[in-house]
Amino acid sequence: VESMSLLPSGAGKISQLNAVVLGESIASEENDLVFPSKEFSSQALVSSPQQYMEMHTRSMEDPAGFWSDIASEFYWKQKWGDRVVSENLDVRKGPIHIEWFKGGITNICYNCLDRNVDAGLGDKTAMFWEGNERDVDASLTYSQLLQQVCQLANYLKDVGVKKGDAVVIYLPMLMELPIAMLACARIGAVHSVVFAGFSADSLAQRIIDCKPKLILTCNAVKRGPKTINLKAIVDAALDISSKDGVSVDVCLTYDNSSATTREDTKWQNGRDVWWQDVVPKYPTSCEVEWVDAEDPLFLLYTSGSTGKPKGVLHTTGGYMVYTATTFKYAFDYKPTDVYWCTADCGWITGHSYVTYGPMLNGATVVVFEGTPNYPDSGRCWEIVDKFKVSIFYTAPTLVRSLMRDDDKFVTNHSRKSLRVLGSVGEPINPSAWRWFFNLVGDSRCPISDTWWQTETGGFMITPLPGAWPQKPGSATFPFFGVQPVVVDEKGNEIEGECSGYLCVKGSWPGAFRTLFGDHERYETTYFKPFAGYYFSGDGCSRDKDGYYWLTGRVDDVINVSGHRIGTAEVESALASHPQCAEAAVVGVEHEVKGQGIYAFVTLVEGVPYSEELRKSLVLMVRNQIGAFAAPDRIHWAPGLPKTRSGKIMRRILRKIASRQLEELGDISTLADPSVVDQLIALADV
Ligand code: 6R9
Repeated sequence: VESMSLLPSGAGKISQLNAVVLGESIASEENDLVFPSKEFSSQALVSSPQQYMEMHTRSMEDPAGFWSDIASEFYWKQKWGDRVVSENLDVRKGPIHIEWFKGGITNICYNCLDRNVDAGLGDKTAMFWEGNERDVDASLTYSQLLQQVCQLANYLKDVGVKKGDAVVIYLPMLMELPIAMLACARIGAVHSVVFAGFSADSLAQRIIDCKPKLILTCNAVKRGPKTINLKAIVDAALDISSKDGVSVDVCLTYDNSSATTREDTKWQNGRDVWWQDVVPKYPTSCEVEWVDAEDPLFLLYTSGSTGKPKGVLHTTGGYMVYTATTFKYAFDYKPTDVYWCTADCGWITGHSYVTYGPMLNGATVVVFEGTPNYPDSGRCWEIVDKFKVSIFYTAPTLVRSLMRDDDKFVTNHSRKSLRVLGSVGEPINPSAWRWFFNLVGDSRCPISDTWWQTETGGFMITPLPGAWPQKPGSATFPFFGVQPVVVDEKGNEIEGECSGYLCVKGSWPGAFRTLFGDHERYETTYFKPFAGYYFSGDGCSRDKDGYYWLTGRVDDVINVSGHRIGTAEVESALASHPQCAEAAVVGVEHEVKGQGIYAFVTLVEGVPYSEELRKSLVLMVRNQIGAFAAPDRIHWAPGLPKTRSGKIMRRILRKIASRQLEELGDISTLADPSVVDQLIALADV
C-alpha cells in the first residue's frame, strides 16, 4: 500500500506488520500481537490498517479539508472564515498562536443537547446516574437534560454571569456536575472545574487566579463509607481568597441529602443559596449565547514541574470537533452503545470524555458518584450489568487495584454487554492489560489505550479498536491529524525504532491555546524545550513496527493513580511546615498507584524526628493540595545530595528511594558525598 510510507516517521516497517495482518507471515513477535476479532473489525468504523492509513494520510495532507468535513456535521450559526487553521508553533518565528475555525460562530452546549433533541434523540437516555450506595440511581433523557441545563443557565444569567466570566465548579460526580458545565457553556461563561478532592488551599489558589463571579458546590458527598463536607472546604477557600482581595458573590449549593442535612451545613446569608430553592423556578428553555470558535470554553488547572498550577485554556470550536471525533473513532462508537468513563469531571478525562465528547455524539453516559471498590470489588461489573454498559473506559490504577482481589468479583457478573475497553492516565503495564483483556473483557473486547493530556484536549495516540492488532502496553498509533515525533536531547527528530522525548509537530483542533494569564509560561514550558514542536513532557519509544510506547514523564511531575502532581508543589507544602528545613520529592514505583510519592525531608537544626512529626508533615500536604497528593513515604534526611552549585541531584534520590543502591552512579561531583551514606543508613527509619 503506497500511502504507508506517509505514516508519521518511524512507521517504516508497517508493511511488515501488514503482512502479519494479512496472514502472509507469522512474525516472531506474533505473541505480542492481539488481533481484533473478524466479527469486531467487520462492524467497526475503521476496520483495517489500510483504511486507517488512508484517513490518516488525508488528515496530514489536507488538514483543513479533513477537519472542515467533520466540523460541518455540527451546527454553526455562521461558518468559519477562509482559514480553517492558522498557527505558529515555532518560537523562533514569533509568538505561539493557534486558531481553528476562527470566525465560525457556534455553541458547544447547543451541539451537545439541542442539536441531538432536534435530531430525534429527545427521549434517549443522556445520563444514567449511579449513587454511592447500591440502588440509589437516577437518569435523564436528552430533553430532560436540556431543560435542567436551561434552568441553571437562566439562573446564572439572572445573578449576573455573562459571556467570558469565570465560574468555579467544585462538585462531586452528581448529574449536576455535567449540567453545570453545559449551563456555563450555554451562556458563554468559562467554567473552571476543581476536582472535589482538592483542599481548601488549592481551591483558593484557583479562585484567586481566575476570579469567578460564582462558585457551584454541594453541601457534602459520600465516597465509599466516608462523608466529605465539601461546603466547609469551600467556606474555608472563600475565606482565604477574600483575604487576598478576591471575593465571590454567590455560592450556589446543591443540597445532597444523601450525605448530610441542610441543618448541618454552615451558611452565610447573602452569599450562599440552595440550588433546589432557586434553580427549578427558572424557565426550562434558555437562549444560546453564540460564541466564536476561538472564544474560551474552559480553564482546567494542572500541575507543572515548577511553581503554581497552570490554567490550561481550551476554546470552543476546535475542542468540540476534536473531542467528538476522537470519542467516536477510538471507542468505535455506535448509537446503541452505553458508555461509562470512571474518571471524575474534575480532570480533563471527565471534561472531554464524560461530558463533551460523548454528548456531542448523542451517547448514553453513565455517571457514578461512588468509588469502584465500594461496597466491594465487584461494584464496577455490577454497574456494567445494571446499565448494560458496552464501552468501559478507566485507568490502569483501578485495574491494578481490582486485580489484587479474587477473580470471582469479576466472574460473578455477566459483562456480556461489554464491547470496547479503554485505559488512560498512565502507561498500562502488560500484566494489567492482559487481566483487563482476558478476564474483564473475556478476550473479546479490544482495549483503547489512549495517550493524551490536559493540554491536548483529546486523544493523541490511540488504538482504533477495529483497525490494528494491539500490543499490550502500547498506545499504538497517532490519531487522525496528529504527527508525533521522537526527538533526542538536542531536539533532532529520530526516525525508525528509537526512544527519546515525545513531541508533536503541527497543530490539531483540540490543542490548548494558552495558559491563563501567562502566555510566556505556555511558550517556555511547551514550545521552547524543542523549538518547532509541542513538547509533551513524556518519554517514549517507537518499535520496529511503528507502535508507540509511552514511558512516563521526563520532567518533575509524578503520576499517582493517573493524577499529575508536581514534585515542586509537594516540596513547597512540606517546606512550609515550621520544622521542615528542606524537602525533595521523587516518584517511586507503586504496585497499585503506578507511582508513589517519596519525600526526603531535612528538619530544622535540633528538631528530632518522630512519628508525630511525620504525621503532621503528611497532613501539611493533605491540607495544601489534597489527600491524593499525600506522600507515601517520608525519609529523614540529615542532608540532601547537592552539586557544588547547590542543585539537588534527584537522580541519586530516585535510586535511593527505589533501593537501587548499586546504581547510584558517579557521586563524586557532590558537594558532600558522605550524605549519600547517611541517607542509605536512614532508609528504614
Ligand atoms: C488524559 C490525562 C497527562 C499525562 C501524560 C502521561 C500520562 C496519560 C496515558 C499516559 C501512558 C497513556 N498518560 N495517558 N501515559 N499511556 N495512555 O491523563 O491527562 O492528567 O493531563 O495527564 O498522563 O504522562 O503526560 P493529564
